[in-house]
Amino acid sequence: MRATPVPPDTAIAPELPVPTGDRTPQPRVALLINPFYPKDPRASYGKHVLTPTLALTSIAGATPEHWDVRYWDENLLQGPPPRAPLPQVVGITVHLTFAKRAYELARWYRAQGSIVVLGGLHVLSCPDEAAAHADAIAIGDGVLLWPQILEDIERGALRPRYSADYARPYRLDPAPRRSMLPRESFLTTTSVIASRGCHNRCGFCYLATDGLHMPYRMRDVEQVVAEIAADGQPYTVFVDNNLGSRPDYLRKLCIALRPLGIIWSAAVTIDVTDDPTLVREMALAGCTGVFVGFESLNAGNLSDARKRTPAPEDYARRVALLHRYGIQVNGSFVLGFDHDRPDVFERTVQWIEANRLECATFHILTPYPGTPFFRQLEAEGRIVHRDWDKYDTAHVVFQPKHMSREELDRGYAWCYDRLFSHASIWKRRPEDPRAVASYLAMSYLYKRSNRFWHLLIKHQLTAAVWRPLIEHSRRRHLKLRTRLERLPMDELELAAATRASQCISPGV
Ligand code: B12
Ligand code: SF4
Repeated sequence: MRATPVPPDTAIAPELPVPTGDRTPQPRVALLINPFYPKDPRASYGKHVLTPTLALTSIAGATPEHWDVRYWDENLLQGPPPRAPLPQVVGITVHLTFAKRAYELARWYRAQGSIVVLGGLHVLSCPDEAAAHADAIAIGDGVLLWPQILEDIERGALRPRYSADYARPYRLDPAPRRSMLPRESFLTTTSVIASRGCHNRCGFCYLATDGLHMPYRMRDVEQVVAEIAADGQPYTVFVDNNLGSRPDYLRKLCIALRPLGIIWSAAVTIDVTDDPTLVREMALAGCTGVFVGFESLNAGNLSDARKRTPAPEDYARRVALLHRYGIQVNGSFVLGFDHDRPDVFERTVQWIEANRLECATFHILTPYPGTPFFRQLEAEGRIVHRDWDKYDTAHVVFQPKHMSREELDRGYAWCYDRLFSHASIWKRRPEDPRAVASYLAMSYLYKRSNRFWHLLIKHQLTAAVWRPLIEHSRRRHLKLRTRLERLPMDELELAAATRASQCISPGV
């Protein structure tokens, strides 16, 4: 079941040459690295180049002018990170799934004389573990800490540990520095964040990590819009945890986005559909797709996780509302909760097909270290190992309650195999026959073309091939908006008008 063949460079990190010790670190050159992680052969490779991580561009934006700051993303498959010039400082972002690789890179650069600074989510969850691999660690908001760290390096007074909270008004952050990105390597370089935190605090989410206090903060909508306009791309991806946490803010943002004429997608919780006028506002502002964390169709699982959400019985109606406004839905589902039994896989996929979700993302329930859920499973003796590489939501790392680990593993694989099968793609096609061709084209290109994606990524052709399609989607969406604007909020009329020209989101 697990034997899907993959190109080796998507599964194994590039080999690091033996350090020769013949180079001298270049003063005031800083290199920021996003380390390699193996790709799940069953999910789309396209999502990894949908948009760059904002962590490194944000830190780069806070770098003092007299520093030369560079960027390297190992997931762009261009080999190991550079050492000519050998940077004085290497900043690496660390998530638990690629912590091991981050530590390997840290060792390699330190052996050559560079100073290594580690930051990111995993450093916050496991600071002592990370500190053993770095000259300094940054716990919390890197935008505050990075300039301070560089200043201390210049003064020869680097400390081993720096901490900052997330209490400062978000609007004070400098704009991320996107100019350093290899623009040809991403579907869009406009990954943007408008808000931080979330109104929920689900027990399994990284936001529930001990020591992480991330009060809900929003940036000024004018600031967000200016940033998007400055990057000049047709498609924006909001990487907020939940852009819908504050409906009044989202509405303001939509009104400000409308004149830009771009299309965009974002993660929201399904309660964004509480108010149909807000959904309409999103469509008018260019929203073509939402990523919705449904997590589970079982209310018991949701209440165990302390997720405040509408009842699962009402999800279908809410999905239909988004569809009615031409907004595609990528549903995110977590498998292996305590109320899940071996029938969860088939029931979940059937629901997805019955409600014609354009895409879905499956995750094996994963206890992130430092969260209440991790502590609960640890107390119950259900954590199987602490090999963080496998904490990528594609591997079973705990003992499920009502099925074996193998059943969960097989069920997860089955869900993806079924979702990307010809039969399922066909079943989930839009109701309006006129929208079917573009839906099929996008589904096959985005979800069933990992070999093709590999070529695009390797040869840096992602933007060249994808942007004309994005531009086509954007133009279709502008026409939809013109029709929508003229229509009153009459349900039937609206349904007819929007379904006829449903736009395909470049990458929900
Ligand atoms: C965009 C995104 C992706 C993109 C990545 C695109 C890319 N090219 O990198 C894609 C879609 C590919 C993706 C994939 C996955 N993702 Co993701 N993703 C995100 C998302 C939405 C935004 C990341 C971001 O840009 N954040 C904004 C930046 C500014 O925040 P930050 O990273 O915390 O950085 C700050 C600090 O941590 C610190 N910092 C960070 N790095 C450094 C480095 C230095 C040197 C310093 C000084 C400071 C510092 O400073 C920054 C500014 O304050 C986050 C959720 C979120 N909103 O953060 C999830 C998130 C990171 N993803 C998550 C997960 C689980 C995954 C997947 C495993 C899911 C899956 N199975 O598909 C995969 C990863 C695959 C793998 N094997 O690792 C989890 C991680 C949980 C955890 N504990 O690690 C998150 C938090 C979502 C969630 N709510 O659960 N993801
Ligand atoms: S709603 Fe999503 S982002 Fe918010 S706490 Fe729950 S899982 Fe995390």
